[in-house]
Amino acid sequence: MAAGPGATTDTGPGAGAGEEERERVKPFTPEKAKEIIMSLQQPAVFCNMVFDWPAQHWTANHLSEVLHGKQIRFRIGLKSTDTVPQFETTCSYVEATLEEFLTWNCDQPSISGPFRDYDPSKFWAYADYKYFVNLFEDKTDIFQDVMWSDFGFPGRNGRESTLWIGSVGAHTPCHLDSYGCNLVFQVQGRKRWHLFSPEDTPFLYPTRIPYEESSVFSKVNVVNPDLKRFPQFQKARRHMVTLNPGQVLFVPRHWWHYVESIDPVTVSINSWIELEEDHQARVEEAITRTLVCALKTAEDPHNTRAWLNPTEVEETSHEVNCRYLNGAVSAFFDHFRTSRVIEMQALKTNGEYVKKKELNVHNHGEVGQTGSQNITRGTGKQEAASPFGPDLVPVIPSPEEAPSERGGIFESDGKDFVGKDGEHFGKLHCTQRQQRMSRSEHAAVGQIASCGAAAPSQTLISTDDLLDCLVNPQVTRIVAQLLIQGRNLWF
Ligand SMILES: O=C(O)CCC(=O)C(=O)O
Repeated sequence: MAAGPGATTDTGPGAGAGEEERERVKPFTPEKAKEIIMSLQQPAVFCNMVFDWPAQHWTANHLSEVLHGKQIRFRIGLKSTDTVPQFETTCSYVEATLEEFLTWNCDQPSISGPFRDYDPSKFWAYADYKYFVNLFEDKTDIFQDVMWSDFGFPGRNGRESTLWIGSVGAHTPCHLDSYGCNLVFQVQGRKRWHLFSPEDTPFLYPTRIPYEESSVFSKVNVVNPDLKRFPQFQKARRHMVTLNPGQVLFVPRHWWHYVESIDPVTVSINSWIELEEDHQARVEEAITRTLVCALKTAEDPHNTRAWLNPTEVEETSHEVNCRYLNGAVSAFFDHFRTSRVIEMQALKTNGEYVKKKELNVHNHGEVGQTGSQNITRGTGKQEAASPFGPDLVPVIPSPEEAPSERGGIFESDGKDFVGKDGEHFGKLHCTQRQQRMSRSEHAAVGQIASCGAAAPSQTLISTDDLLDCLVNPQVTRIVAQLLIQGRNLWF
């Protein structure tokens, strides 16, 4: 076999691949792919990296055989497009098998079965965000069909992955993930991704209602925006890419995304990769949970469903939330005490952030790109520089977007947002969804949290400590400005 970068020396599940596939060479070694993932700060599409993954054969038809008779929850939404995002709280839900989904989704749908109330010409269905571990339970061998080790993450497979199966029009409203970065393998059909940089956060009108751990939603329906209500959205720069089967999209940390299925059946698999920054994000998430639950249950103790995303089982008590917060803070200190990456300290100065970005920009300027024939970007003909050759295609801003003045909601002088140590408080409302806390992480934090509860003297953060920070004059000033800014929209 021709040895070269990333040559596949298959001994694992890919060993069943044909002669031709065994001869094919991957464009990046796992080490190189990981290096790219850990340094790249813009979305990009990896090509020719998964041709030997058994999971490339996971069509919805194939999966319906594997998951024979398994009841799966489908989210149902309307195909018509309103200016209001279709949040999960406003969708309907149906329990059905994949077989029933495929029968409903075919050319001559039956009028019986669990989908009978939903005309497929008007509605879409989405088995979204399904953890393999829940879906395949006793069929754990299947985890090996997904081989994130090719991207430099040894041992990572289906166990750390989620599956998404949808009909045309199925979509996920625009949000950012608080944790990690994301690798998304498109298996069947095509999905169109609308991406926005973290810098555009103020233009996306972030909201934590509906509340879900690790997701910050945008109030804007980015495919049909209400510009009267959300005028700043015009300043956001859309990066659009159509992901084809066999490609893997890299979504960097905190990039906003709206994702829509544009083929009759789509299947994709993703894995959120943990990052150093998640330690602080976990503390931020715990603060958010405490605040949202406290205020929403005070407002109306009986009306949880309206504000709580269906992915959250129930609202958590103040006691539990404080335990989460203490668990996250302890884990943060434990990690940074024991790790050597002290320079990754949580409260990075804005200066450091800019430096990292500049470095990245220089990288991109170095080499011209040839692009991969199979990438369909939003509007066609743009070619951007990529240091990585034809098999890594950067997702660049869509040219139809008006050039934006780069200013935030508060464009005056920005002084109000700089804390005493040079921290940029403007980032306070900018830094939240991605990888939801994995089950094992939940367990770890929960464990630390429950230790704290057993020994109150070890509790790091009391309710008063939290309140002191939340009602710090610098914070309340920002809150006041945000509230006033929000009201202005209506005058
Ligand atoms: O594919 C989708 O609909 C959404 C995927 C997503 O939000 C993610 O992978 O973070």
